[in-house]
Amino acid sequence: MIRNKYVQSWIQEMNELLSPEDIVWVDGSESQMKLFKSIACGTLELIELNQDLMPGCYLHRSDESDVCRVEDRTFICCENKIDAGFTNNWWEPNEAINKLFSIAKDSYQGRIMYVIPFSMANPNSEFCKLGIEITDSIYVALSMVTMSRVSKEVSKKFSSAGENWTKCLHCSCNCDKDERYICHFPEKNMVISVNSSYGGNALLGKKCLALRLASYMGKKEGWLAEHMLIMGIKAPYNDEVKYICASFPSGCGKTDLAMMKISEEYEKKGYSVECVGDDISWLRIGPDGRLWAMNAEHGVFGACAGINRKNNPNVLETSRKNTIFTNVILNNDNKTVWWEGLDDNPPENATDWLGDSWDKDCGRIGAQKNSRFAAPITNCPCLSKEYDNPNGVPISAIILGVKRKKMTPLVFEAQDWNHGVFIGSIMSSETTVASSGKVGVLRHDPFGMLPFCGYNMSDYLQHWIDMGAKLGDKAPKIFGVNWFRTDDKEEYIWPGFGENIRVIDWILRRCNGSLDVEMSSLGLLPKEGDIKIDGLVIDEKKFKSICNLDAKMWNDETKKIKEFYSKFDKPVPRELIEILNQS
Ligand code: SAT
Ligand code: MN
Repeated sequence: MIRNKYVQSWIQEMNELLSPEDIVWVDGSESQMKLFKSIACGTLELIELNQDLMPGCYLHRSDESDVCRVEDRTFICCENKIDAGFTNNWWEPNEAINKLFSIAKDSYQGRIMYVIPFSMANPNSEFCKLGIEITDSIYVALSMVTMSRVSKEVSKKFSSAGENWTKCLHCSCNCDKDERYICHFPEKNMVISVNSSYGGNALLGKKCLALRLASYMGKKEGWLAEHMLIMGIKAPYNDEVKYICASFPSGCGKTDLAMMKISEEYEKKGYSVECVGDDISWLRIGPDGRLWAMNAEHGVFGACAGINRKNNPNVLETSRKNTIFTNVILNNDNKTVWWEGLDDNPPENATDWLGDSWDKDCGRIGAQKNSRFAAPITNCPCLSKEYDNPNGVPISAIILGVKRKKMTPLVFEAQDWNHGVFIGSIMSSETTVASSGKVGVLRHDPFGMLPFCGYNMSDYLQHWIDMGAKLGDKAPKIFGVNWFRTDDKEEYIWPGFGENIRVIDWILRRCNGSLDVEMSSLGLLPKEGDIKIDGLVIDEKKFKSICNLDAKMWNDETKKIKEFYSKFDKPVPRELIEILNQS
């Protein structure tokens, strides 16, 4: 129970609307979580995995229709349509609430209403934003405890919070995809999500609060909420760990990069990598005038597909205890989990994500393509000791990454902050399984925030420019990367994963001002030989091609950028138009 009259009155209002059988306040304590897990196993919402091999691990299977984010059913419900902007679906707030309440009405009948007071970011920091999620899904309640900060200490924070917290209502309903809505009310500091229990649609602290609403708050309060990982890198030529943020659209390997395992050779040379966050960064200008970042979350909601011991052992290790897997294959013999690409030993006696019996020759894939795991970030073997520092970590460089077969070079550097904002604004990346719709389609996705910016995209780009003006010469350098260029056989040219340290090494050296560059229309490119490829099996000619910008492709690209800019419903900041005209 929380001593806050605004909390009490909202809970009462929701109690009347939803008609639950009972109300349970969630404090995230070990005993409560143990009880929830045993209840969830009783109702088959969770399947207990092998507790010797994978202690505290469980499997969940979702509704067949409910496996990813649904951008076409996600709305920004602000008073004026223009404030949502052309990149968002807009819904008039009162109309939306009427519809959503009619769906939610009495939908908790015979069910428990879980009330989860949570904090995004360290509750004892300036970054902290409080929220309360109400849900009727025990799976969502358990996942929220993993992904955000839920504790008795956090609950206590509400007594002095007044109305300064986000209302988050989640209703499982009957998972009807035609009545599925994920709605954000920036002016009311509220989220309502109905008919989906998938991560990004239902763990409302994550994309809904920490990105869509927080981006709006950040614009008003002078900070940034970004779809970015945070990592620290120790290099032999730097005395201290340097921290960088990197944005990529969903499903492009942020978790892999944040936790990358570098080769022994690089370890011996004196490099090491540590993870601060893998998905959402909140960035503020610190008292020293530099940009400081904090991970808004406290868990990892990672994609399972493609994780294995060779490419991303730290990610795999993160999922070996106290983890809830969703939509992977169950090995019935030893009660462990499996997915395509994990290893060469698919289980013989297995059940697929839909609950049907499965074997490797049955002609179907067994793990849903966007199967996920939710694990405490404290599981990460390379977790930075600064991960929870209330000040955040100081950022030396910002990386803007895309997934593109052609055009975008492996790495390039912005000429200055505004040019970096330009590079962010023109990011164009192939769609992935993280959201519904066709996969592999190139679309503009500024700063990897297309589905997550909770306000007008022109205002967002202007806010980035304004932040740069405030940072002045303390602004971090901005870089672009693309690990995903392919050759004629559609095979990736760059090995990626742990070898990305070679590119980050170049970035850090550039931050130290120690290397020269080549000019190009898109930005500053590495000089030949400055990205080390010794010891890699890579065709030198192909490598050269991914390090360069093809003039004709860039020319075609500028036409697409102009077309994209012309779709903006408020003027694109003039600084960016000027850069485009010079490109
Ligand atoms: O939105 S999720 O958190 O489910 C994952 C993603 O799409 O980034
Ligand atoms: Mn994400």
